[in-house]
Amino acid sequence: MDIADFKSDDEIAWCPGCGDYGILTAVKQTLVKLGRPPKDILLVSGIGQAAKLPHYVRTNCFNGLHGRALPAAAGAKIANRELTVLVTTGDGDCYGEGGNHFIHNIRRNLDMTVVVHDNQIYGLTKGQASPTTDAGMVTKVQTEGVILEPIRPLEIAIALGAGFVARGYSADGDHLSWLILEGIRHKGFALIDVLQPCVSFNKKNTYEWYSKRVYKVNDDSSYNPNDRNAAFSKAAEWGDRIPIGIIYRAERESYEDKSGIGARPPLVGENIDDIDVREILKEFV
Ligand SMILES: Cc1ncc(C[n+]2csc(CCOP(=O)(O)OP(=O)(O)O)c2C)c(N)n1
Ligand code: SF4
Ligand SMILES: [Mg+2]
Repeated sequence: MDIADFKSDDEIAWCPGCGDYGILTAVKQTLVKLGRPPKDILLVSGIGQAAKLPHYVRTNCFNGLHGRALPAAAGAKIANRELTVLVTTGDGDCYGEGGNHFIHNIRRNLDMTVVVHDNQIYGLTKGQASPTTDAGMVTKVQTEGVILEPIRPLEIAIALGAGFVARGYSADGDHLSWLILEGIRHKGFALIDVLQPCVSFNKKNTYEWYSKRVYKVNDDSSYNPNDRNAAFSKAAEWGDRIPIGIIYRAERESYEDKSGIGARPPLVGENIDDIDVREILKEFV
């Protein structure tokens, strides 16, 4: 596989300098390393700037409703578990509107990888606070500054039993691509929250702001991502220093194994030659 195999003809509609470009390149590089043809990959998204990413990669794509990427991805994975399912979603899409699906799909633990473009803002709708916006930040809607504390997606994911919890940075493409590949190789729900500068609407969490703070947690050989308590502390770190890398990793029984569907042929493989739905449909006429 070559990066050209994943080139889409769609025109990219992101602002020049947006962190989403770095994520797009990292996703394509990961797919090249994975070595599976485009027909075996499904990119799923909801609505937002982040959710446009599947349009820019030549694979299967499902672009659903705001906040509803995860149930669509879950359905597709259950129907055809041979697919590599990658969800690209925003902080609003995944942790706000789709927060309920985030919680229950971590519990479900289907084998899928979720890449959250976390720009700490609603980008597409022009700059309202999202669930991860830092407290105090002034926006056109939160004119006195955000009064709520941000939610902590990595801590939530660890608490809910996710087996792969990571943070990347869109400006470090090689590192991000490594994280996405590790997430895909993990058997179960993998979360990769990506620090992604929005150059148009988030004037606080800029490239300069993130670059001064991020450090790679896995460079420190004394850090053990299998240690849940250590992972909680690491996930809570947010301030002058922000850890990126694999924060937590553990083996978990996947939904496919727990439910037994993994032992049966996938739904898409069922022989339907003898089924004529016309008789059934007559009931609804
Ligand atoms: C049900 C529903 N609620 C609200 C909206 C409006 N809406 C579209 S995108 C969006 C927020 C996008 O923010 P995020 O998910 O962080 O993505 P970004 O654009 O920042 O990448 C909102 C509120 C919608 N389309 N549908
Ligand atoms: S508004 Fe922000 S997130 Fe959206 S394309 Fe522009 S820079 Fe990127
Ligand atoms: Mg956002």
